[in-house]
Amino acid sequence: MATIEYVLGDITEQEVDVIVNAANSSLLGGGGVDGAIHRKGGPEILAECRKLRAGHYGGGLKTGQAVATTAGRLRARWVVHTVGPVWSATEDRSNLLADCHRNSLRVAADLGATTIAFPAISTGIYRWPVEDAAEIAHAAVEDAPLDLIRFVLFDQATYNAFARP
Ligand code: AR6
Repeated sequence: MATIEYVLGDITEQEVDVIVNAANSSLLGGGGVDGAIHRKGGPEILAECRKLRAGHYGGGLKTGQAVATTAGRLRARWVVHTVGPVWSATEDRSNLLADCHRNSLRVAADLGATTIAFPAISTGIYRWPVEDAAEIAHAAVEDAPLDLIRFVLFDQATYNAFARP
């Protein structure tokens, strides 16, 4: 079973095999953690994303799916991009948020990764309530076939929600 860790910090600094990016379906960058990963990882990541868009992902990456690229200049070996659902008060999209975690883990395991870092997917620009997102994330990473799963939380409130016993 994987060890689960919580860190208050910046995911772009993590030395793990895979860093998960809370991307959007265009795969061409954005704000939040996506912007930080592309800025720090350099243009190689975007170049691979453009290739994905020119090939199998011509229509973009669907919500809940995950795909890998190089991590460029980051310490990680790969970035796994996934698209979280936008929060909805009227529609239950929890399964899609769980899919982001499960599919990212599957892509990571297929690459041969044993360590992975997740941000709090969908809890920023996509407005998912953080306590609920933390519960969904935890349930989805249980029984993952990796050695280490690290949640990297960018602010104290998000850290508290994820690290709560
Ligand atoms: N390290 C760790 N966590 C971070 C970092 C960082 N460097 N920067 C921000 N966060 P968000 P979303 C936290 O908005 O809600 C982008 O434009 C942030 O505080 O990055 O899934 C994409 O292109 C929050 O807790 O992702 C999409 O269009 C968490 O990461 C859209 O935003 C997620 O916030 C995706 O929105």
